Amino acid sequence: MSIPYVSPQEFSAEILRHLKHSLGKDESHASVYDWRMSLSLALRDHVVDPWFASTRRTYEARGKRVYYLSMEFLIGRLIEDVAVNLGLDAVAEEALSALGQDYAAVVANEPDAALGNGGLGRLAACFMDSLSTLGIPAYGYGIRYEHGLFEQHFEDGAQMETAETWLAQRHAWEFERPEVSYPINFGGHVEEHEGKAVWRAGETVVASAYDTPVVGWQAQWANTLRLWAAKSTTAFDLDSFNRGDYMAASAPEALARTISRVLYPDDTTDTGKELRLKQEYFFTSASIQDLLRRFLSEGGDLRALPDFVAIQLNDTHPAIAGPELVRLLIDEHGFEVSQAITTARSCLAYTNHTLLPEALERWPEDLFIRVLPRHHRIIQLIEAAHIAATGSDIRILEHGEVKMGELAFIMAHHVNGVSALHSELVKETVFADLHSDYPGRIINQTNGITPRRWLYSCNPPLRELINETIGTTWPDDLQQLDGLSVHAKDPAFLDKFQAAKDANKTRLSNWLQARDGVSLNPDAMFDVQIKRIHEYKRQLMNLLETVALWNEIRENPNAGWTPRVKIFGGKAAPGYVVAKQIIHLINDAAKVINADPATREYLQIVYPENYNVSMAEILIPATDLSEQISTAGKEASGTGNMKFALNGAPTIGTLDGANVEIRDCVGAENFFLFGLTAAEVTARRAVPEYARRAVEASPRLARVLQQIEGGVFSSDDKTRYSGLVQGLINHDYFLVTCDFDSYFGTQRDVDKAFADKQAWTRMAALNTARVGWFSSDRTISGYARDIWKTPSLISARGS
Ligand code: 26M
Repeated sequence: MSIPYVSPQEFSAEILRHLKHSLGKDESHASVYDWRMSLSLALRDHVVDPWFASTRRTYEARGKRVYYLSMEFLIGRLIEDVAVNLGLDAVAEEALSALGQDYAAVVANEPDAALGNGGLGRLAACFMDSLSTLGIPAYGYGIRYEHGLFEQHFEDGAQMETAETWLAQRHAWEFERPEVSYPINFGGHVEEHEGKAVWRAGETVVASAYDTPVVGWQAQWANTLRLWAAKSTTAFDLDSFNRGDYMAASAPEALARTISRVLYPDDTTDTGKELRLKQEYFFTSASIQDLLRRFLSEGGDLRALPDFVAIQLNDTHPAIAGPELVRLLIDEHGFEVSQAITTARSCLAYTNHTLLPEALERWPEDLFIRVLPRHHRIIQLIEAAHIAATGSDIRILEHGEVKMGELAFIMAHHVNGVSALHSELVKETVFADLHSDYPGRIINQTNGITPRRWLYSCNPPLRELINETIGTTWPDDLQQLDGLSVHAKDPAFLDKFQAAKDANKTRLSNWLQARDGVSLNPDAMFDVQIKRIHEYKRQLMNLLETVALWNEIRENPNAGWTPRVKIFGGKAAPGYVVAKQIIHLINDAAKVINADPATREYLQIVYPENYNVSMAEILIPATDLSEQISTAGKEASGTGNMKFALNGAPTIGTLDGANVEIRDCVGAENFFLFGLTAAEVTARRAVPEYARRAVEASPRLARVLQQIEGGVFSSDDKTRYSGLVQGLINHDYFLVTCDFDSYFGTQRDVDKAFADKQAWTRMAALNTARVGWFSSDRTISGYARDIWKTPSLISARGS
C-alpha cells in the first residue's frame, strides 16, 4: 500500500465537495467550523482505502490480532496527525490557503479528544499510532465518553472545573456502527441448574460501537479504535409519554447513558464508586464479546483462542476481562473450569503503571457482589486454582475487598512494568510474593512516544533541520537521529539548532500573548514542568526553589542571574485537596513575584489554564529545561521526559522511572541529576523527624517556608498555607525537604551551563540525537516480540 499523489488543486476540490454535500454550506457562508469539518472529512476519505486493505490482509493472514483494552485514550487533535501520516500535510495547507483560509486557525478549531487523564491515556494513543506504523493487526477498545477530562480555569488563583463538551459538535473521524452492539448485564443473582450456573441479571444496557480508523506512517497500514457508547435496551416508553409523564418516558435511556457519560478525573484510584466499576465492566465485556464474535465468525475453535487473540490490559481498569472471558467460556461454551482459566490466561497480559499503594484498585466485596455476582463466584474459582497450583498465601479476595492488581497478575501470562527501574520495583515491592509464585512472569517494556506527533508535527523548524542534515527517513526509524551526533561539534549546525529553538520560543510567546495577554522574555531560559499535579511529582519543590531564587535575586540583584521563566501546567483531580492548594500557591506566588520590579528581569512565573495535549505540543518544542523531579521510586516511567529530550531540552531530574534510561542514553554530562535514589528514599523514611531535621539544616528552605506560612503570598488570608507548610515539616512523605538543597544547587549549575550558549545548545542537540530509542515503535516491537508474538503484516517491516 503506497499513498497515491493528490495535488493541492484536487484536494481543494475534495474539501469544497464536503463543504457543499456534507456540511450543506456554500463558500461565502462557511465558518471556520465548516472548513475544519470539510478538511477532516476530506482527509478521512483518504484513510478508508488503507483501512480496508489492512482489514482484508489481516483476514487473509488468519493470524493473531492484538486487543488493547484501555479506559483512556488521550488523543488530542487529529487533523495534523492524519495529514502527516497520509503525507498530505503540505498539500492540505496549500489547498486551504488557495481557498483563502488560514490553515493554522482551521487546525486549531478542532477540540482535543481528551478521553484520558495523563500518561496512561496518552501512552495508549501513542501505542495506537505505533501499532499502525508497524503493521500489527490491532484494535484499541475503550469508552466513548460524552465528556472528556474537565476543563480547568482559575478564579483568584484557585482551580475551578467545568464540563468538557467535545461531542457538542460532530466528531469528524468516527464511523457509527449501530449494527455492532452487545447487551451488558449487571446485578441480579445466580441460579444453579444441574450444576450449571445461570446469571439472572437485574439490569441490562447496550454497548454500541463507534470506530475511528488509525492510520500509520505513510499510510501503509490502518487499525481501528473502537469506542463503546452505552444505550438503553428498552425503546422509548410511549405509554408514559402519552400519559404526559415525559420524565418517565426518557428515564431508561438517560439511566443507561450515564455509564459512558463522563471520564473519571482522578489519575489515582477514586475508590468504591459503583459507576466506575460499571464503566470498567461495560467496556471490557463489550470488547470480549466483540473479539469472541469475530473469532467464531471466522470459524475458530475456542481451544485455539490464544493463537489468535492477544489481550493487553492497560493497568487493572479492565482486569475484569479475566473473569469475563472465563465466564463466557464456561457458561456459554461448555468449557471445564481449569481449561477455561488456562485458555483465558494464555490470551491475557497486564501492564502495571504505578507502585503507589493508594493507587492499586480494590473494590468492596459487597459492592462487587451486588454489581457482578457471577464474576465474584468466578474469581473464587480463579483464586482456588491459583492456590492449588502454587500453594501461595496471596489472595484475590481479602479483608472484604476484591484486589484487582492480584486478579490481573494471576490471570496474565506476562506482567510488565513501564521502565527498567519500575519493573524491578514491581518485582521487589507490590508483587514480590506473586513474583516468587510465578518467576519469569514480570518483564519490562520501557515506555515510548510517537515521533510523528511529538517531533515531526509539533516541531516544524527542528523537523526541517533534521531532514536537511540526515535525510527524511527517520520518522519510522528514530535511531537514525544518532546521525545528528557528529554535527553537534559543528558551530554552523548548532546555530541552526538554536535558531529552531528560538523560533519555537517565539511561537509560544505569541500564542501566550494572544491567549492570555502574557509576555515572555525570549532570552530567558524557559523552564517547564507540565503534568498532572500530584505530591509525588513535587511541583511544590519547584515552587519552593522559585521563591528561594527570588529571595536571592532580591538580595544580590547584580550577581549576573540567568533570566528564567518558570512555566507550570497541569490539572489536579477535583477532590485532591493538597494538589489544589499547590496550584493556588503557585498562582499566588506568581502574582507577587511577577509584580516585583527588582526581579522582573530575571524571574517570571507563568501558569496557563487548562493544560492539555494541544498545549503540550506548543510548550515542549519551546522548552529549554525539562523538570522531571519526582521522588525517586514513585514515577513509574514518565513520558513527558522523553518528549522534552527529543525536542532538545535537557532534563533536571531524579533517578526515577525512565529518567534513568534517558540519562544513560544522553550521557551523564548532558543531564542535571540531583536528589536521593529510590533506596535512599526508603532508608530516609526510617529516620525519625527527617523532614524537620532537613528544614533545620537548610536556612534557605526554612526562610521560604516561613514566608509562605506567614502569608507573604496570601496577604488576603495569611493562614491559607499553614496546613500545607505544616504538612511538609511534620510528614513530607515525598521528601521535598530532603531533596531541596540538592535541587537548588543543581538549578544553579543549570544557570551557569545556560550562560554558555554554545555549550548549552550542544547539550540540547545531543539530547535530540540520543533519544531515538524512546520511540513507541521500539516499545511496541518489544510487546509484539516478548508478549503478543504477533508479526508485522507490512512486507517491508517483518519483525
Ligand atoms: C483509577 C480508578 C478510578 C479513577 C481513575 C483511575 C486512574 C486513572 C488513570 C488511575 C490511574 C490512572 O493513570 C495513571 C497514570 O497515568 N500513570 C502513569 O502512566 C504512565 C504511562 O505508563 C507513566 O509514564 C507514568 O509514570 C505513570 O504515572
